[in-house]
Amino acid sequence: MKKTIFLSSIVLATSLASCKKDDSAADKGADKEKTKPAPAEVKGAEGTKVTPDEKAPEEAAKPVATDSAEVKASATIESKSGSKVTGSISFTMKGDKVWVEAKLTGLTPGEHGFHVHEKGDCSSPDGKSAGGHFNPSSVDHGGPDMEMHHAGDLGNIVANAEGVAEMKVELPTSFLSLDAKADNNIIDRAVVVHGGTDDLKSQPSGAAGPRVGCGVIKSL
Ligand SMILES: [Cu+2]
Repeated sequence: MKKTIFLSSIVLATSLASCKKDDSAADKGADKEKTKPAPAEVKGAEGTKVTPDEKAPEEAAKPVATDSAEVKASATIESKSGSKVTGSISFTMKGDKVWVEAKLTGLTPGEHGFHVHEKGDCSSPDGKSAGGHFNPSSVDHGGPDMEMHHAGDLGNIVANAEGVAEMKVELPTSFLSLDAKADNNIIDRAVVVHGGTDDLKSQPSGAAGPRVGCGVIKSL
C-alpha cells in the first residue's frame, strides 16, 4: 500500500510539473515538493518545450485531485437473531481501490458468511430487513475471488476460538465502490454477518444460515 501511495505521489508530482494549473492538486502535493515559482517554460520528458498553457485534452479531463482523495465509510454491527455479535467495519476508497477492514466479536469459532446486502435497514430482529445480497449486475452468487459474484459477496470472515474475527482486504472499485454515482456504491446499504459458512456456490446467497449481525454502511 505504501508503494501505491508513493507511486500516486509521483504521478501527482509529474502532473504538477506538466500542468501547474491544477491548484487543488498543488495543495495535495505541497508537502512532497516545495516548488519554486515555475519557469515560463519547462522541458517535457522528451526534451520538447511545453508552455504552461499547453495541455493535452486527456490530461485536462483527468480528475487528478479527486482520484487521490480518500473517501471513507463505516458500519457498526449490531447483534441479530439472538446472537452476541458486535463489531465495526471500515471502508476506505482511494483511487481505484477500496480497503475493507473488519473486527467482530461474539461469533462462534469458524467461517461466517460476510456480505453487503441491498437495503440499509437492520431494524428487524432477524436482520432480514436488509434484503438480499447487493447485486447490481444481476449475476450469480459466488466468492470474492471468483470470476462471477455479487458486488456484495465478501466471502467468509473467520472467527478464532475466542469468537473474534479480523479481516482486511483490498478490492478494486470495480468490485464495490463508495462513489455515490457508481452502480456498485455500497453507501446506505448493509453489511450482514451470518451464523454459518457461505459455501460460495449455493444460489442465491451461499446457504450461510441466519443473520447474526447487521450494520448500515454510512459515509464519514
Ligand atoms: Cu448475506
